[in-house]
Amino acid sequence: MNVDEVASSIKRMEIRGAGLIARSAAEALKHAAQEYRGDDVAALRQKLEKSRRTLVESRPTAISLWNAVQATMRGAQDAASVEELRDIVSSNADRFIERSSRAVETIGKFGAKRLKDGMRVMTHCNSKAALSVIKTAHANGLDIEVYATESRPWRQGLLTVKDLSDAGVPCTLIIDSAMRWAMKDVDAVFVGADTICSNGALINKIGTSQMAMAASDSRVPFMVCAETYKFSPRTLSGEMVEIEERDASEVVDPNLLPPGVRIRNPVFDATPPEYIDSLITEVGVISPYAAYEVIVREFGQTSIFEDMED
Ligand code: RUB
Repeated sequence: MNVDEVASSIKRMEIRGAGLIARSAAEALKHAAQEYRGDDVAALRQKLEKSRRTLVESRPTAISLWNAVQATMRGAQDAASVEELRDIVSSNADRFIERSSRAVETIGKFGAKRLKDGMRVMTHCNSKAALSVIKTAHANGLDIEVYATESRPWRQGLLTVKDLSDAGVPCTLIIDSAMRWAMKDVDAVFVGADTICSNGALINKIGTSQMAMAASDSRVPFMVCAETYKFSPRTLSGEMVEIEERDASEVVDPNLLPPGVRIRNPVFDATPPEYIDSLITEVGVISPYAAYEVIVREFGQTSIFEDMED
């Protein structure tokens, strides 16, 4: 798929989930570099810069998308020829995709150690990283079952129960507003992340913060599965994360409502760090309060502020 196709698939949520969005964006930039047939390095650089912006603008909330395009374009400004630029972008994209896929596997292995035989887990939306934990625990022979929320309005919970059932994990679908009712029967919560802020707050699918509060109320550990490219260097320089609001028609057909009634459709929310027991990353299981160290370690203090021109 070319850049415009990937960007519109991301907008339409045919490509969704922060990890997959990031990998698809890296792949799209590689495609843009490889399809260029001219011999003008400045023209290719310009084309890639335009592609980078198109991709970044396709969905606003997941920092994984921005981190993926930054990683793919790293060093591009130093290339002296079209071949060199193409090689830099292609090998950066391959490295990002490989690293990102391996991170999901590692998170699965680390997170599975937090589960024991007979446990019941709750999850929200559809996170590859959170499902990696559950499926790894199941593959290790643990007898676990899952409560998955429907996740209105897009109902990503249906994808979750399909994926888990295919893997042989027993699961139960509940509506979002049953999450507190069900929490009394749950031993641990595992969710994914779109963005981890420098103060340790989690940005994830709308309803995640309610689940965290319900878990805290019932003394159920609330675990967040987040690859390091979900951590936001932009928040370290003071930026707030933009919470995407999607079209009202995703919630209900507006024609069914009395005139004048408005609909709002925010699709992510923020969970404060005090509700999070652990962040499960590919570099270890850490406290949300260690987010600052992860950001500096992964992105470097200098590059954080150099990359801020967008
Ligand atoms: C998906 C969502 C997921 C995170 C993490 O929202 O909130 O929990 O993106 O997913 P949407 P993953 O469906 O609106 O993209 O672990 O797969 O990266």
